[in-house]
Amino acid sequence: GSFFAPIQQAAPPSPTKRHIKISIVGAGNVGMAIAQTLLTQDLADELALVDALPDKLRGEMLDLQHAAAFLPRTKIVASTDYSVTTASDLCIVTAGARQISGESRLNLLQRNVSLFKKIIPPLVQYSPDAILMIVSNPVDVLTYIAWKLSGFPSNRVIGSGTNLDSSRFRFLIADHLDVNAQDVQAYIIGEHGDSSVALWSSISVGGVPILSFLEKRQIAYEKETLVKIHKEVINCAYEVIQLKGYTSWAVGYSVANLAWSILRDQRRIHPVSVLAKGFHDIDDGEVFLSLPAQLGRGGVLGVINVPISDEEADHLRRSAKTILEVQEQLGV
Ligand code: 6V0
Repeated sequence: GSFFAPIQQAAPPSPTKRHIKISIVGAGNVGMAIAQTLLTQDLADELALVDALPDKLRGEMLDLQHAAAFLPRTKIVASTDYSVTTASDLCIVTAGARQISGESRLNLLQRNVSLFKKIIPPLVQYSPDAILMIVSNPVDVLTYIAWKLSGFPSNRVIGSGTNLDSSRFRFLIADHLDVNAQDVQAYIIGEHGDSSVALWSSISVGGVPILSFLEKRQIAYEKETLVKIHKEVINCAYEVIQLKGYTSWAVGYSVANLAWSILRDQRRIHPVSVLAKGFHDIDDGEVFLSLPAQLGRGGVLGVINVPISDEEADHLRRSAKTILEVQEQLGV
């Protein structure tokens, strides 16, 4: 017998209520930080975890399930078998090989490409209508690989890209000016990591464009401060890794925020890795780079053609060229 006595005229479940399912491949530091943030958001009805290590995976699943009394209801499932991801709306990939000491970046990348060949086809098979969100590094190249392996239209393959770099940038500017980071608008675009591009002219605080404001007051040194802040954005990932071994909380929040914009059709603008061909005269080949993109239920709804300086455009094209060379070396 069931615990509840049935109610005679219970209304059938509404056929319009959509069951939202998110899958995460890679139950490591980053995957689990994303999972835990997602659970606090009341976004998904079901969360599926996949990893290659069955014990670690089951341990993580149970640990999350034990928090059910404090969270909005989400069914949590986990398996090394991809059938657990069936009918996902969003598949987030954080699985990655760890760098072996002395290993070249290209070799590491090659190992990650082999990994993606095992991960992407089954995800696509079980969730042919899903949106793919790639987090594993180097994220721009791996987003391209995932796009190629999936056969999906490019609007359904997104790399988390410089979304995290931009939130670090906003935090540091906010800290410097002693304001709330949510009131700081600032974008870092291009390649995630060392060669990202800060869009200086887009920085505004409470609607005030900062650079022109400073120029009018002839506060020149502040531009240097901002340039220093951008350098700090690049270095702070290394600093966190050096101090605690990996980064997790900020990337967890940043990816959960992307998931929200997509699945709740928020149409918000996020700097994420998208097929950049055709933008800012990037036309040598197919390459994914972060640009301010509007995200919604269909994935990437559009890319904003932000006015950028010649110098910034040059920088973007150089990143595109480097990434294309890597893709050629990989032979994909
Ligand atoms: P981690 O803790 O080593 O987790 C990786 C997980 O992947 C492990 O649990 C592995 O068992 C699992 N895994 C390995 N092979 C497979 C496979 N074939 N199938 C399924 N699972 C597999 O690494 P961590 O979580 O710290 O980082 C994951 C990735 O995220 C790395 O590539 C990082 O560089 C990248 N990051 C990306 C960021 C971004 O902003 N895009 C930010 C931080 C980290």
